[in-house]
Formats: sequence, C-alpha cells, structure tokens
Amino acid sequence: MLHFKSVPEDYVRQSAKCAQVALNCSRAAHAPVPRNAKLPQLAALTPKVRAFVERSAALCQPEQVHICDGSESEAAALLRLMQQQGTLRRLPQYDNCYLARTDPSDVARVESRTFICSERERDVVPAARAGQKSALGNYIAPSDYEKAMAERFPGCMRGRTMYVIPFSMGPVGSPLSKIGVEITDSPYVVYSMRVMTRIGSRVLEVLRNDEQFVRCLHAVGGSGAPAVPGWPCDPPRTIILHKPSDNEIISYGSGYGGNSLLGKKCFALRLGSVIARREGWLAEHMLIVGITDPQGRKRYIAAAFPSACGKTNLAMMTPSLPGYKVECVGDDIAWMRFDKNGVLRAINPENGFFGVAPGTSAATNPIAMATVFKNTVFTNVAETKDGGVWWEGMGPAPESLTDWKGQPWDSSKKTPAAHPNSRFCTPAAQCPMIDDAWESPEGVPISAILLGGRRPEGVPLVVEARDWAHGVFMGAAMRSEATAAAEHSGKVVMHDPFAMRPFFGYNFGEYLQHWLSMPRAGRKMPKIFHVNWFRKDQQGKFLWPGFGENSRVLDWVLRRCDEQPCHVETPLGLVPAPGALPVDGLGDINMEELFSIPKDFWIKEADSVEKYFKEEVGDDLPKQMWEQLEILRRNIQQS
Ligand code: GTP
Ligand code: SPV
Ligand code: MN
Repeated sequence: MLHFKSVPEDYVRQSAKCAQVALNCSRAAHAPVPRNAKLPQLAALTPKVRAFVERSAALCQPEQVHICDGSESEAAALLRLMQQQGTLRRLPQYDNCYLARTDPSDVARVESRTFICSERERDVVPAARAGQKSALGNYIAPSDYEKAMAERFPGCMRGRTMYVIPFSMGPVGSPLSKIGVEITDSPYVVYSMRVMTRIGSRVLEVLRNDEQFVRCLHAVGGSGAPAVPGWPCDPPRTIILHKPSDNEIISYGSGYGGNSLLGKKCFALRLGSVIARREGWLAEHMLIVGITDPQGRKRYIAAAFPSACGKTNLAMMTPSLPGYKVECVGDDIAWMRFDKNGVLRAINPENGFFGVAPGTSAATNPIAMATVFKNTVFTNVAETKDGGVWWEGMGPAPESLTDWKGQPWDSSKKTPAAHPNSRFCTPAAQCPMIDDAWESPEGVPISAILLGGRRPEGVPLVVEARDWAHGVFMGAAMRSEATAAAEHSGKVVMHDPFAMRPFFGYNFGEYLQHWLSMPRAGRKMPKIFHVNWFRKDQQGKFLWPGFGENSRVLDWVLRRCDEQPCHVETPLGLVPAPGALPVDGLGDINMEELFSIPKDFWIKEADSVEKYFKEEVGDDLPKQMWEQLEILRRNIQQS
C-alpha cells in the first residue's frame, strides 16, 4: 500500500488561517509556515513547496497527503488503488496496460472554460477585442479568478487523498528544463503525470538549488458517488485558470488530458509561451522529428499542426521513400531557442505520448502500434472480449466489443465504439524509433519548421515561405477543420494561428511580434513551409495518401533546405517544380488538383484573413502582417 501520512487536525486549522489570507504562494512564501514534526514527508520539502502544499491542504481539506517519490512501488500501489476504485481495468492481452472510461461529459479539453488572468486585459486579449469575447485568449480578471477559486476549492478534497507531484518539463537538471509541482486528488492524474513528465524525489533535489517552480493545483471536484464509478468530476463547474504573473495554474472539475495533466498545455504552452517571450525563446505546439536522408545526412524539423491534425503521426512516421530514416524527439510540444552559434535548438519538454487512438493502425502508424501495447493507459477506447483494445481505423472490428461507455457494441451501431478523442498515454522511451538525442540537454538543431492544418479545399500540398516574415504570416493565417480534441462540434474550418489558438498565454499580436523579432545577425533561420495532407477531391476523397508517403514532401523540404533549385514561384510562395516531388510508384495522384491555387477561393481566403486580423487583433497586429496580406492579394489578383 501507499505510505500515506494523515494530516493532523491542528495543522489543518493552523494553516487554514494563512490560507484565507493568501491563497497564492507569491504572498504565501512570506506567510508563517506551520511547523509540524509529525510530518517527515513535509519536512523534506523546500520551504516554498512546503508552503504551497500546506496552503492547498488547508484549502482543500483532504483526508491525507501523499508526496510522490516517483518510485516503482508507488506506481504499483496507484494501479492497485485505481483498479479497486474502478477507475482502471487491467487489459490482460497486453503487458501492464489499463483502460479508463471517463464520465461521458469529461472527454476533451474545454476551451470555453479555460482562462488567462492578468491585471490588464490587453496582456491576454488583442486590442480589437477589449471587453469582448476573444477567439485568441480567454481573459479573466484577478477578482473573478479569486472568486472562481473560492467557489470551488474550499473542502473540495474531503475524504480524498491529496497527491503532491514534483515534476520536470524537460530532462531533470537540463538548463532548458523547468520545474512544476502539481497537487491533485486524482490518482489517474498522478499516474499519467508519471508517464508524461519526469516526477518524484529527483525533481525535489533540483529545487534545492533553485526554488523556482510553477504551482499547479488540480481537483476533480464533485461530491457524493460519481456518476461513472471511479471517475469523479464536475463538468458544469469545470474551470482551468492560469496566472502567468504568479507562475500559477488552477484546474477544477475535469480529470481529462490537457485539463488535468497540467504540465502539458497549461504549463508547457500557456505559461511557457509567456516565459519564452520574457526569456527570448519559443514554446510551441510542435512535434520534433529527425530525418536521415539516403546520403546519411541527418536533419531535424519541427511542425505545428492543430490538435488531432497529424503531429504524432509525422513524429513517428515510417518513410515510404527508400533510404530515408525518421526518428522521434517529441510529438506535441517544442521548446526552442537559438544557441550562441545562432542555431535554433529544440527540446521536447515531455516524457510520454498522449496520442489520439482512432486512426492509429499498422498501416498508418506502425511505430505507434509497436509502442503502445505495454505500460500504457488507454482512455475511452473500446474493449474486446478477451481484454484487448479497439478503435475506429485500427482494422476490422472484432465480433464482440464493449464501447467507450461500457455498453455492448457492434458495427450496426451509429455511434463510434471508441470516443473520437480517445487516447493512449505511453512512455516515450519505449518508442522503437525514439531519437538518440531526444533527451539531449542542449536540444536538437532545427533546419525547417512546418505549419499545417486540415484544409479540405484550395490549399496546396506544400508551399515554402519566401522569407521569415512570410512564414510568420503563413502561421498567423493558419486555419483548420475543427477536431474532437476540444468541445467544438462539426467540421467547420476555424482560424488556428500557429496551431496555438487554444494555447496562447499572452496577446497574439505580441506573439507575432516575438516571432518577427527572431532573425538577428549571425542566426541561421530555419525555412518555413505550409503543408496540407488533407485536401479532398469532388467526391470527398483525400487527394494525397498521407502518413508514410509524407516522406516525399519531406524529401523536397530537405532539398530546399540545401538551396537546391527544385521549386517554382506561385502567388502563395514556392512549390515543387514539375517532377521535383517524387511520386513514382504512388499510382494515380492528381498533382494538378493537389497543387491548384483557385483564384476565387484565395480571394475569399484573403478576405477572411483580413476580417480575422481586423476583428480579432486590430491595432496589436504587426504592420508586416498587413504588408504580407497585401502581397498575397496582389499576387492572387495578378494570377
Ligand atoms: P494532438 O495530440 O491532439 O495534438 O493531435 P496530433 O496532431 O498529434 O494528431 P495525430 O497524429 O494523432 O492525428 C490525428 C488523426 O489524424 C488520426 O486519426 C490520424 O490517423 C490522422 N492523420 C494523421 N496524419 C495523417 C495524414 O497524413 N493523412 C490523413 N488522411 N490523416 C492523417
Ligand atoms: C491536444 O488537444 O492538442 C492534445 C491533447 O494534445 S490534450 O492533452 O488533451 O491537450
Ligand atoms: Mn496537442
């Protein structure tokens, strides 16, 4: 069993007093810290971590507190506990794999309930949206932030265990890494954080030298018996709050993914983007992949695609082009900075993959299939009668299945067997093509940056930006079909600049300015490309086979990085010269349609980008973006 220490009454009473005075630790650091010799685990913490833990315990009033050491025995005890509570079922088909079924109303990130707090609204929301709802930053005022917390957290962990998870984003001790401490009452979150980040005592050791860390407080909420056994949550009152100025993240009501694994989107992107701007680097929603060409030359690229638009697949791609080798550094987040030699270097701050299950198969992503059947927690996938998993796109449906809600399922049903946002949570180190340098403290050198989304119409397979500012414009103008990764419904094409729309921690206009400020004397700027694997023909069929065949596009991208003249100019930028994209052996590919630039479509596209810039950004839009839009307009008109 876990070695829990219960919290004595007098300690809760004492710390409750200071908790009312100061809920957050910047003030709390100066508040009196109750000493309690009966809690050796607490005594082992650094003063700031201890203050955070004590204040949170006083506020949430858990039955007991457990400081996570990250050990194997701790993990085993968590798994036992979750099976007892009904949160997890073991999957006997595989090695150390489990299935979680969530409450059906807690299945994805909730963007409408995710907020950034700052003194000034303008820090978060671009000028054009002052006082209104913005698509590019959900603002909450400090008073409302405090109120939201006060309405939800007091006593919210009664009868539950409060876990304290010290975690490192990035390799423990790397100069590019950052530390967080997540407090949660969800053992599922603890186990998932153990996979997705580096946790435990070794992280506390790092804090002894530098006490800086991001405070993450998470509670699943809800009272009484949960609607779904083992999955307490409070969907009507779910809220996810960020206060960059205090290095603080507060999340209530959801146990799912980006809502509850606070190192991921909340820290590595929302707070990360604020820290990155302050310190002169980039925190991005990007995969990182190493590609060795047939000549044996290895290059790394980073790619920003919105949620459920192909990052994990590209990061683990099995190239169809002979002689190529692809190795994975990360599948979701990149922290990048220029080194003293002017080379852009990237680390993956994560330690695991929280990947979309549907669509993953031996044909589309054999590497993921070779990764996920050990030491993995699957959430909301379907279960086979012999204790295996299944999801749409994996292959033919087995005869008898239990769907993600625990109901019998067969292919006559209209509803999917696996939830469209069902996922696997699996350690990165066990990926068979994990890159040798994936934990390198200095990061890997980036030669090219890809941007892209799901564009069924009008957008060519690949376009190279003419220069950095044009590339930044491509990022600013990105759009993509909505996916199941958040609460949006239908397949509407949404603006999603840099695939960061749900993840900006500060004003998008300033974010663009930050990107525009990257080129400096002595820096080797990566080339920027826009790709679209998702263009469809009149019948709604994908024009491009995608997946491993995307290596053909990477081949052209790398040749362009070598400045080979294998391109032609178009109104949108540079595309492969006729014959320059290797398509031999692909059968019937309609290259003309795949690369066509329909004038009417692009006039409308430029109009919607203009509307978006005006309505959502206004005066905060850097003037170079207006200039780029004018260039696009002129080019299209003249085409
Ligand atoms: P997040 O984890 O939400 O950030 O998603 P992601 O960007 O990592 O997306 P992922 O690679 O998991 O892909 C999501 C879905 O897109 C899966 O169902 C894939 O099968 C599908 N997909 C990925 N790459 C391609 C492609 O090249 N072509 C087509 N047609 N589908 C793709
Ligand atoms: C995404 O939505 O981009 C994800 C999944 O990677 S989550 O961790 O839920 O944010
Ligand atoms: Mn993602």
